[in-house]
Amino acid sequence: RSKQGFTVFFTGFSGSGKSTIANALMVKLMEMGGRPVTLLDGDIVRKNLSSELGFSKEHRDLNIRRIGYVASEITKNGGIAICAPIAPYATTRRAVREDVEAFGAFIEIHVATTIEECEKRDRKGLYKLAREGKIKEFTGISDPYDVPANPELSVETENVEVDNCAHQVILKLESMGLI
Ligand code: GGZ
Repeated sequence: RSKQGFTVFFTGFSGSGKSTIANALMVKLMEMGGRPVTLLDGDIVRKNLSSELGFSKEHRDLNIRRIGYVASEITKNGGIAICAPIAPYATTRRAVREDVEAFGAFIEIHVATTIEECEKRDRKGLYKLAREGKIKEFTGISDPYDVPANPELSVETENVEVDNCAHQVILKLESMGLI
């Protein structure tokens, strides 16, 4: 019997390392072969599925529910979905979990790199713009982020290499009997 599908759902601040870890994880899972792997990265989804949306609570929720719907379809068909949006609202993450768990496992991973570290890095210069008020409703600066209370795993990229973080996810998936 082939194994069930599942969704790995990363959540964390802009610049926390979600995309980088998600990409490293995708490579590792693809190398293992077997099930198809689909990456639903924050900016790719925003470009292709949610281009009309902004960053109000309503729009963020709609964005996350769309990601959850696609992930649940992939999971239903026995694939692996990797999602990497900020997903700041706990209730919305919970709703996506329920959508996915109707068909397979949902693994929530908090990329817990601190806001101080993300702002210090400021790789895209967005935190500076947020501080200047040029970007409104910026998560962690002028918009909320609900810290996950019970994620399957928490990782951070301040003291730990990306590849190590991706490896921790692999170990978690193995311990859950998913790979
Ligand atoms: C947060 C914003 C904002 C605001 C633009 N708040 O580093 P990035 O650039 O690539 O990641 C951020 C991305 C967040 O989109 P998500 O779809 O992941 O957000 S959510 O899950 O809340 O729907 C950042 C950029 O978009 N960005 N404005 N105001 N991030």
